[in-house]
Amino acid sequence: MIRLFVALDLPAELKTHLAMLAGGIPGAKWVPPENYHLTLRFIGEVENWRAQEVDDALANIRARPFELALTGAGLFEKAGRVQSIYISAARNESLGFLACKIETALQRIGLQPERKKFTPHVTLARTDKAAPEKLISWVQAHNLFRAAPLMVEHFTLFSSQLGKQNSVYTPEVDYALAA
Ligand code: 2AM
Repeated sequence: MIRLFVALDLPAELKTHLAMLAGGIPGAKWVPPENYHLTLRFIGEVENWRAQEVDDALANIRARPFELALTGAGLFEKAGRVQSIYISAARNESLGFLACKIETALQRIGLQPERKKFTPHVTLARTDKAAPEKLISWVQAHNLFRAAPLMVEHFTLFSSQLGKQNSVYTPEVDYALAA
């Protein structure tokens, strides 16, 4: 079995920029900068033969490169607790189009549909043990954050090994976007 997800890896300079936003919230578990990514589709645990099908399906996707800007901050909550804080992606039709193509390709090979609405974001911390007031202040303080736009020229299939401290994400295959 292998645990997979599809994501945009981020350039090193952008990871460094985002890392400057981390810190200062007691109880928050900050994601190590090398793990920053923008998830396009979480897949989860699959058999190895299924991973091969996923790879084939992703390799057949055709989409054009596009520019993407990260801007603004947000939080996800569940049952009244803030689960994570993140930096969002600016509204972007090409990104939505790519995520949609990935979803369609994966459903075509028999994966269950993703029920959650696609909310493009880069998680900076898991926060269920942090004080909500601190998290809300963090979001307010970083709402005007804006990073230099990046050119998205490929997307990546990652494997993930869950760890006690942090997960280890390994880029397995890059899929080029071509004009
Ligand atoms: P995130 O994108 O909000 O950080 C790898 O586990 C990535 O897939 C994580 O970054 C995670 O969230 C995202 N993901 C989406 N749904 C998930 C789920 N049900 N379980 C674990 N990770 C999930």
